[in-house]
Amino acid sequence: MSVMVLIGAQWGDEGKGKATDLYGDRVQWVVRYQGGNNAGHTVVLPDGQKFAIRLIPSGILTPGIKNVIGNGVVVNPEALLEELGGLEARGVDTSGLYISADAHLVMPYHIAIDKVSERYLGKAKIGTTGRGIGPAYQDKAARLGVRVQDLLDPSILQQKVEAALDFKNQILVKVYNRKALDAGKIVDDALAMVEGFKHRIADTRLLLDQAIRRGEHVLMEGSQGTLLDVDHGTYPYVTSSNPTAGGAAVGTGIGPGKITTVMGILKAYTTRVGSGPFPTELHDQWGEYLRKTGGEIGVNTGRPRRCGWFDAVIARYATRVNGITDYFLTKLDVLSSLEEVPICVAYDVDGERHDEMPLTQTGFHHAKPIYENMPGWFEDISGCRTFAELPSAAQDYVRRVEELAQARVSAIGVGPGRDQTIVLN
Ligand code: 2SA
Ligand code: GDP
Ligand code: MG
Repeated sequence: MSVMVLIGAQWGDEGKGKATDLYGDRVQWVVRYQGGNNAGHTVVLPDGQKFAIRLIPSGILTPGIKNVIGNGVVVNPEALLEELGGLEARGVDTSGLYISADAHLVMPYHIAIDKVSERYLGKAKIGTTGRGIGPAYQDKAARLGVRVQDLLDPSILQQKVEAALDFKNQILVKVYNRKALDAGKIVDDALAMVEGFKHRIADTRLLLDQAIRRGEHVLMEGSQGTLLDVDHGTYPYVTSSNPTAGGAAVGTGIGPGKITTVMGILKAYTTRVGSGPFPTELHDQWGEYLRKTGGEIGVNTGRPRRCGWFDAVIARYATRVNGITDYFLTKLDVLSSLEEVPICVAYDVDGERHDEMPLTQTGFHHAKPIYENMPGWFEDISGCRTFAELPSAAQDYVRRVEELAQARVSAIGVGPGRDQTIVLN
């Protein structure tokens, strides 16, 4: 039995979808534990077919695997049905997907509030995906949430939607000058939609526990990343859930003691989408170079991602707060053809050197990267399949990342395809 948690070590989009897909043939279960359809995970199959997975675990693309949407996820029923329909239309077998009865729902009023509140914040906006994720988690914490199981009882659903909507309608009308939403229509639509996935609703904690007892292997797939975690990230410029490894136990009901491996997915450079501080961000031609060469565009929103050099302070932090045992270093191929590759090894915060994350948010806003320049390489490495085949400068870059991040690199991505991976022994 093994339980691997796979998490993003930066601000998301590190290549978690590809990594989950790669480990897919070693596990029987893939589980999502937080976030919702704000996530966008790209998987490129060996035959070149490209999939953008949002709410459903990336394991759905490996035949025979069982997939779970855990209790920590927020589920938009419309997005769920659309994604299922899209996968089925492309011949994907979705029969092995289970949804926790305790997962919370993203309702139309969450999406409306996400959008208007971002507009209201103006320059101070978070830069959310507009998928209603924050307001859904807000209702969960306020004990006004509607859960998947409520879809099985129309009168409970009606009561809960009315309770949740009452105050929101006042805000929508009085503060944001919008139309009030109709509880009756929201309930009717939700009841019609659940017919399409009722059979998937399950006690997923029990299913997973039984599977682990049978000796089966489980992969818990994080979305977003460590620096977007509501507790450990660059608050308030974060998502409203816990993508870090601890969130995996809470968001699935699998006890933390059962976790055997924490695999961090780490991009060979850094990206971020949305607002918030980003010390190594590049505003020059090199930022544009990384964006173009790395294809750094948001999977859901199509927003260009902000790009910068590798930040070892963040990586070290991610190692620590997640208890990372191994790293999968992705997109090393994107760094080919550079004379030198800078690595941020520490920050200068108002004239003082910081080797670890500054104590305060203001400190992080003031952080200026202290770089070390690594020699670059010009060879195309996308065909390399062993570490020894990499040019020595690329090998040195990986070894330096490993040293600074304080965890072993056990896999390297050299292209988007499932097979474009170097596995280290
Ligand atoms: P939200 O919508 O409330 O979760 O937004 C809060 C912040 O979290 C960021 N966030 C993300 N960052 C990177 N990738 C994400 N998924 C998509 C992708 C993003 C897209 O894979 O490309 O399509 O734009 C993701 N989801 C949330 C978000 O940018 C805010 O900074
Ligand atoms: P996720 O949210 O962490 O799953 O990542 P995304 O799918 O949002 O973004 C990662 C992008 O990088 C996708 O377009 C992947 O196909 C691509 N990708 C993943 N690994 C590699 C790699 O090693 N090299 C290259 N060039 N692209 C990669
Ligand atoms: Mg993504």
